[in-house]
Amino acid sequence: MKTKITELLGIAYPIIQGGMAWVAEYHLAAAVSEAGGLGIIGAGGAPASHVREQIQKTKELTKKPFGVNVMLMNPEADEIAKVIVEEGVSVVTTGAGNPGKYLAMWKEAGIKVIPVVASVALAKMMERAGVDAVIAEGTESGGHIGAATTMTLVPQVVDAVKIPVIAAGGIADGRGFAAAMMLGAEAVQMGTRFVVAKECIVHENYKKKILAAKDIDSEVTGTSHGHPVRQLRNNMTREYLKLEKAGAPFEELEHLTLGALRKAVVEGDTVNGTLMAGQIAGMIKEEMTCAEMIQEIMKQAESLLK
Ligand code: TUI
Repeated sequence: MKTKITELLGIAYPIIQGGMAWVAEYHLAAAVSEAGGLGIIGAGGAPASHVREQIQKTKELTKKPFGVNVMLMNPEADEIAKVIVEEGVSVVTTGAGNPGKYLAMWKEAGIKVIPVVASVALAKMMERAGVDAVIAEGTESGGHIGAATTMTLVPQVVDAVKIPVIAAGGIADGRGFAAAMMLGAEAVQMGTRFVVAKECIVHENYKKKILAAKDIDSEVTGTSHGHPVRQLRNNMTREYLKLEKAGAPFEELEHLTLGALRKAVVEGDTVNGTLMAGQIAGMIKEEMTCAEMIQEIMKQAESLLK
């Protein structure tokens, strides 16, 4: 399927993998790119040296294009931005902030820059700053989220900018893909579905929780201090929301979440770890390879779009 995004990025299918912290490492990124989508290494909160290693390992596994996601709250974001240029990465996505200060450096290096936006205002600002496309990410997504839904955000961003728009949040099959195209998107970004890919290294316990999740099993923590994060309900979210409701100070809440994503991804702690996942987790019932997922989605979408 050809769209403005497959042309821009030189990929076979307009499916981009979310840049999930801890989860989106080189095995997953290479597998998605090899399957014809765009694999992404999620820099998350990792140090720049780790991101460099991940890029080099991805290059050993695939000759196809892949990207790096820079989580802009990372204290090492400046160094990571430089590593991306030095390693000749072809695509950058950004999240959780405004990537303005890196744009000149990335564009000069010929890198395609695609920020995640959660509002029309930021999408327009990013277009004026010269980015190549934007990812309009709805509140259905896992992890750090904005307020607007995918259904409302995508068409409003499509109307507001001339650059291609990638839809994200709540998309995990050919129906969601086709719906995103109807809203004017040129591609989709998926996170939660790829967490349960065979090639994804997250702990089996984490995958099992996503596969068992129902439609209303996610919870949003951190709204009171301006950093809402969607994850599956567990002991951690119950404790967090109780404290948040009681007006606990930010430091106390932060203590609860510090290292909790690593605990879930690496140790498989589903009780006190942070199981970031989107609302579509309830629909995901089977572990498959990235190639199987992408083929299934494209087949279903193509028949619907006809
Ligand atoms: O960034 C994400 N999702 C993430 S980042 C992340 S790492 C983390 N770990 C633990 C606790 C908290 C975070 C987990 N999930 N998605 C992209 C995204 N960006 N969603 C929303 C935004 C966003 C929001 C506001 C982007 C820009 C923005 O405003 C920018 C500005 O400064 O105007």
